[in-house]
Amino acid sequence: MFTKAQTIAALLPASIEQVQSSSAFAPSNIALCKYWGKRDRTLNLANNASLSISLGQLGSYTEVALSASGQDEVRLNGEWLAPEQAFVQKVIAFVDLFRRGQSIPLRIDTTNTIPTAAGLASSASGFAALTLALNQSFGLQLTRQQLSIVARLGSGSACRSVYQGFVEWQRGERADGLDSYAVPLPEQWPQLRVGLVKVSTAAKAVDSRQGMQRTVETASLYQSWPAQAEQDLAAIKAALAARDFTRLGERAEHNALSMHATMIAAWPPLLYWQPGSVSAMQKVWALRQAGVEVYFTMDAGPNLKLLFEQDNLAKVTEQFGDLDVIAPFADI
Ligand code: 2P0
Repeated sequence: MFTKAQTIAALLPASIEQVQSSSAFAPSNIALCKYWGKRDRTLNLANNASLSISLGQLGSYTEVALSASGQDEVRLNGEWLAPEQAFVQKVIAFVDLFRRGQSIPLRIDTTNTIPTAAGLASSASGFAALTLALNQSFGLQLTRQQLSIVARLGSGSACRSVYQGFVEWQRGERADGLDSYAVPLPEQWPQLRVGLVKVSTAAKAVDSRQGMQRTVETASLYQSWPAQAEQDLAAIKAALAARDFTRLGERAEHNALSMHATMIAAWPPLLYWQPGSVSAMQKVWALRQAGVEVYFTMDAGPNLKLLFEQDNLAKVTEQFGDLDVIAPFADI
């Protein structure tokens, strides 16, 4: 087993020689083929490859500068946070991986452009933006591939947020994780829209990290997940290459529901759905029956993310009044 410190040691110079002010942006991302379950919980190495779409301008801006007070200072969405807050501790633990004992007090200022009510997680874009900013501040000159590996140490899905567009996170085989990183895919899909259906934005009782661990440990149904995800990934890549929206949507929806089936088969069970989630699914299926091509995907929460093309925008918004619509390729 390898540690995060060993991963960093393989990628960074022995010590940090300079600190400049920097700022960086990274987009949030939605998986069409999900990351669910780890082969290594320390390094966030996945049991299966995954594929996502980045959300253009929706994500995190992070500024890093030397702290004048001599203490680390962390600000989120305009508010300075107390050191004991969980967010601060996660950020500092991540920055410490870079500092490796050197005294470099920092001021870290993160602003999420994801509307707080959108029901989207910000850990992927947050760790990716922080990685990009630290790379600039410390003059590390890491490659995108290396940045993806380092962002993964903060949160698995963050490795996909170092790119826009469609992104594949390769599972990798190595125990040190140096072959487990994201790669951008060449396909562009300007007509693609992602609609956020807000069922509830309350904090969830069990986060993704705990949820996937519980599923791996207790759901015998999970045993079939890695093989299915591998097939789904190949089918989604083929659908992208063929620009076949029906195949793309069907596979993405099936993949998400299969992941949720493994959660429901965990013990204690993990059912992230609420009544509003199910009625939104039924609306999607009714729209499809009526000939409107719209599909959904869901993560470890009750909200749906709709997938459709611009041509159907009016028909979809007619059914889903309060929809935030993202154009991932137009909004870059
Ligand atoms: C995904 N999720 O592919 C999947 C689908 C949630 C469900 O990636 O423990 O916050 O930090 O590696 O990245 C959310 O999990 O978990 C996630 P950690 P992360 O988008």
